[in-house]
Amino acid sequence: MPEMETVMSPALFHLHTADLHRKNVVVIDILRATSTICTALHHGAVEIATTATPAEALHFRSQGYLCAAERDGQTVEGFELGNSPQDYTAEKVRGKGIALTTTNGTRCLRMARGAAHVFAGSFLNIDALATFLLRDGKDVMLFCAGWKDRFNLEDTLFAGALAARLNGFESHCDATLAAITLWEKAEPDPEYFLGQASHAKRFQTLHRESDIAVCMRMNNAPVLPLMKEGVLRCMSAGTTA
Ligand code: 3SL
Repeated sequence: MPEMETVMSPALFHLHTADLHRKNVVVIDILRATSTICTALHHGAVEIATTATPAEALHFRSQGYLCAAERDGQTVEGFELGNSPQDYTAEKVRGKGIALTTTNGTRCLRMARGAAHVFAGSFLNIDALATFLLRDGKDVMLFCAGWKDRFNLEDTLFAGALAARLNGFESHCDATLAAITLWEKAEPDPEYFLGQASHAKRFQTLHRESDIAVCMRMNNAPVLPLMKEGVLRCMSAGTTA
């Protein structure tokens, strides 16, 4: 029977790397990197190249990419895009390549290199992901990006929501049990629940509160963003790769 495990923070990732090549890893940064990635690909972006730094992202400009960079919740000066899913409209991104770097999310996507598959997960594509993971049947790691190596509520909540959908997967991991329990508590009104999160408070200061509701729209961008060699592209729903 396949197993699932939850990594609550990138600081714990090194404890979970045994047999990484046999695992499907779902990287989770609900507010907002993985929600933004799903939105951009759903709206027709061709690919999203992740970079470690804003300076690296800028190198892609000469190849016609849109350049996107976020640090501490804010768009980095000199970039046409930051990390709000609301900015990634079809008008802006259809047919384009995007180079993206964010504080936590893109870092974790790059850390998971070497896994069987690395996906960006969000509420926007939760059922598409669950369908693939159930059908593929490999062990699953739910990798929460957190905030600067700290635990956060929104990524854990999503890990619980996805784990609850993975019927038949075994878990010997207290983190998964805790995430599912959290999701069961929050499920009647997840948006209200997330209003208490530290990142939601950060958004109030940055006047980005409206992003929370956008990132909570279940199955609004039902794509499978698959990372290969640092670049995310849509995997078609029928592929087993
Ligand atoms: O840390 C990240 O990768 C971002 O998602 C953070 S923010 O939502 O843009 O503030």
